[in-house]
Amino acid sequence: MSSGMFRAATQGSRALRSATATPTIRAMLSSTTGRSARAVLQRTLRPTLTAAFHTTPLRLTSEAGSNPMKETPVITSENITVGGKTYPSDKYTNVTPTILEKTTRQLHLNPKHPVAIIKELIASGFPGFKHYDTFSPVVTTKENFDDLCFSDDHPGRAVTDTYYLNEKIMLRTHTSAHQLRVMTESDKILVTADVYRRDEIDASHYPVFHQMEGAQLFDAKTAVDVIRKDIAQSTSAASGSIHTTDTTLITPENPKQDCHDEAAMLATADHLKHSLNMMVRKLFSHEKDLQVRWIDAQFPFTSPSWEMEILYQGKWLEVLGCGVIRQDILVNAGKPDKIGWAFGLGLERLALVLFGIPDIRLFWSKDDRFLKQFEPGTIQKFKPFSKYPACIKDISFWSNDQFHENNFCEIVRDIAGDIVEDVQLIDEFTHPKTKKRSMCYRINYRSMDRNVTNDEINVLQEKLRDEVVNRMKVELR
Ligand code: FA5
Ligand code: MG
Repeated sequence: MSSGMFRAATQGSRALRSATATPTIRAMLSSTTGRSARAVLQRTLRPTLTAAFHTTPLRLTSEAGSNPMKETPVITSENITVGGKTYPSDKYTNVTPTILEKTTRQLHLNPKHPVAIIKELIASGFPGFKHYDTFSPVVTTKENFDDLCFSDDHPGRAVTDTYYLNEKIMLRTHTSAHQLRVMTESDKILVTADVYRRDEIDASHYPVFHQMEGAQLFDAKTAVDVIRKDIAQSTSAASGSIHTTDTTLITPENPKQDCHDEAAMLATADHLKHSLNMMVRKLFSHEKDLQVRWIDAQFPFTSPSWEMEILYQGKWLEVLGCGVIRQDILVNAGKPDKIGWAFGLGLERLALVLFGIPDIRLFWSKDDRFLKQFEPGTIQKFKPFSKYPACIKDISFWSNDQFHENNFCEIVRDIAGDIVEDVQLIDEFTHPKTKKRSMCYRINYRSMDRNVTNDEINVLQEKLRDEVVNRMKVELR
C-alpha cells in the first residue's frame, strides 16, 4: 500500500482511489497511518515471512554481465544475495523471489523502454543537473528513512509496506533515499531508479516502479535575485493547451520552516513549481486540453510540500511529490547556507498518460509487440494488442486482527504473478452475534500476452486458498 508510505501519499492517492476503493478499504488505509509502526511490525511480521524462505537456494533467471545488478539473486534460509552482495536474513526479511527478480530488469537503463525514454526527455529539460541512474536498490534504513527525518514510528517503515532484506537493509521505497549522499556532491541533481513498495494491485499500482528525484540548491542569501532572473530566462512562450490550477497556500498545516527567510522560501517554491510546470509543458506539448493541478501534501523531508496531479481518464492521477527541503538535511549534507527544493516523480504514471499505456504491468512485458513500439527520443501512442479475456474468481473468509491487505496482495502476487490484473475488496460485514469479520476479495486474472484457461486459474485459486489459510490464519467461508 503506497498510501502507508507517507501521509501525503495517502491523501494524494485518495483522489485516484476514492472512485474505486470501497469505504472499507479507505478505513483500512487511514487506520494504518495512525498506528505505531513497531506495533505494525510485530503484528504483521510472521504471516509475511514463510513464503520468502526456501531451504534450498532458489535461483532466478537473468543474464549476468559486468553490471552486478544483473547477477541472479539467490535466497536461502540464512542469506539473500542480490547485486553481487550477500546479506544475512532475520525476522524482518520479507523480500520474495518475484520481487528480487525485478531488481535485475533495470528498465530505466534500456534506451528503448518507455520508462527510459521519459527519463531522458525529462532530464533534457534540466541541463546542468548531474544525473545518477545506477545506484543499487539495496539501501540502509538510515538512508531511506532516518536521514530524511522519518520518525521512528512512521508507518512507512512497517513490514506491511516495505521490503526488508533484514532489520537494517531494505529495498529503497523512493529515490529520496539517495538525496543526502548526492547533495553533498552537487547543487543540481537528478536520480533515476527502480523503487519497491508492498502495495495493492490495480492498473496504476505495481510493487516496483521507477522514480526520478530532482533537487536544486541556492545560496540562501542571494536566492531571491538568482531565482527571479532564472525564471525570467527560462519561461517559454509555447504553452500548448495545458490548464494548470494552483490554489495552494502556505498555512500552519503546510508551513514555512522557522529557519527560513520568507522571501527566499517563496522564491524557492516558485522556482520549484515553475521548473515542474515547464517540465510538464515540454512533455505534453502535443496533448490537447491537459488538466494539471497542484495540491498540498506532507513529507517528513520537505516543508512546505505539494503534489501535482493530472486528469487522466476522468480521475486525478498523482504524478509527483515535492517541496522545500528540510534544512536539517542540508545541514547534514554540509550545506547549511543553502536553501533548496526537491521533487520525486513516478515515471510510469507519466508514461501511462504520455504513451497511453493502459496497464502498469505492461512495462514489465517481455513481449516484442510491446517493446518494439518505442524509439529513443520519441513519444508515440501505444497501439494496444488484443486484450485477452479475464477470468474472475472470488475468495471469502473470516478475517482476523492480523489481517493486512498488503500481505494478502503479496500472496496473490507470489502465486499468480503478473497474471493478476486487479484485486478488489467487494464485500465486507461483521457477523452480528459472533462479531467475526467476513471479507470477500475479487481477483481478476488476465494475461497480457495469452489466453488463460479456467483450469489453470482454478489451480492458482486453489493454491491461493491454501496459502491464505496457511500464512494469514484466516478461515475460508
Ligand atoms: C515520494 O516517494 C517522495 N519521495 C517524493 C518526494 C521527493 C517528495 C522529494 C518531496 C521531495 P510518493 O510516495 O507520493 O512520494 O511517490 C512519488 C510518486 O511516485 C507518486 O506521485 C507517483 O507518481 C509514484 N508512485 C507512488 N506509488 C506508486 C506505485 N505503487 N506505482 C506506480 N507509481 C507510484
Ligand atoms: Mg504521494
